Amino acid sequence: MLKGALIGCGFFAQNQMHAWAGIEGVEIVALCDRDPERLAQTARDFGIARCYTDAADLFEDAGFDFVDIATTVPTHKSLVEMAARAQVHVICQKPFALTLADARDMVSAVQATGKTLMIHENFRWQSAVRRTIDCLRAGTIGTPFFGRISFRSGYDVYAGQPYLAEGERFIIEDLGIHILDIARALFGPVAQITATTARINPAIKGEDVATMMLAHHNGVTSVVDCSYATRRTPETFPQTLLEIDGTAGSLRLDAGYRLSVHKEGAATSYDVAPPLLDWASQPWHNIHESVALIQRDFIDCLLDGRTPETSGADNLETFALVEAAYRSAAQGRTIDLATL
Ligand code: NAD
Ligand code: 89V
Repeated sequence: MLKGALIGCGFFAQNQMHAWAGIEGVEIVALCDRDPERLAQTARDFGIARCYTDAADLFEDAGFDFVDIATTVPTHKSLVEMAARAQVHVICQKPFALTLADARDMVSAVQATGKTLMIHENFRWQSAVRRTIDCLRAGTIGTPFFGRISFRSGYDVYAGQPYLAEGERFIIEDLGIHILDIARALFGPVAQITATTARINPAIKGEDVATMMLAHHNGVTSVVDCSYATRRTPETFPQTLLEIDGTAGSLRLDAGYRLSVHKEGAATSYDVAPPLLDWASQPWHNIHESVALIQRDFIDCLLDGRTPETSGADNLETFALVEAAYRSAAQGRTIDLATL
């Protein structure tokens, strides 16, 4: 039995707790949150006896193999460093760090212990997105030359996550990071990025629209476009829509979880809707399922001694894209990723 501790019992951690409860061979043995009420509520809901309001005390008492860091980004660095000192495996929520320099230091700190570090970058694990990735990697449409990875919504994300309205940075850092990661999963490493941003909603501090063009090393051009200011009916939150053109056909992941493969003069359509897990709720069920899938993969990686697909080292490349997109938008020019 692998034993874990979870730090941060907030909005999204509840999903992570449900997902851990559904994975055989894992037990969450301790919880930590500096807010005693959230801590007590989560402990009651999931029947966890060991509770801490200070992460230092949690690590001091030890007794677990991995830590799940589910706090918001400002605390990730100190918690990852504590985990490294305690020599435990780590799964940590995105965005991993506040700066690329911090992210590099955090990856090095865990690498020095020989333990596993996975970033909870779950969007590429959504089953509809994964089906599309698998189709592309199987060569179904030949060699890709164009991709569009699109997330456009008017859903009120600020109600559940008020901090999203408060930061100087918003959509690229919070949501674009997932969508850029899907672009990497589909088309590999990126040489250059060009981005524009806009703030449409006057009630928030950061940008809620971003349009990014990526030149991948393999010659693919992809467009990653994100918006939380798009009024559409039906609302598609939280679906990522995909368009991929290849030398032998094209793939479309359309609203309503319809995947179509266009080749040889015909289109074949598949229903790739995610299952509604017993603890999940719509419209988030797509994300909820991906949480269960990524956490299962984390455990499989520990048991098999495999490096996770979204390891800390891998995630540095997604993180660099976020930094480069902000730099491009601020400076009005294309950014070469090699300069970061
Ligand atoms: P939240 O503010 O609701 O919860 C964070 C919790 O962490 C709070 O209860 C807070 O008291 C606690 N906390 C903060 N610092 C702490 C510390 N040093 N020690 C102990 N507890 C501490 O935030 P949230 O909305 O649950 O988001 C958490 C993370 O999850 C963010 O990084 C966010 O980007 C990410 N997130 C990911 C997804 C996804 O699909 N991957 C979706 C939503 C949120
Ligand atoms: O997945 C996330 O990171 C969330 C949301 C879907 C609202 O952007 O913060």
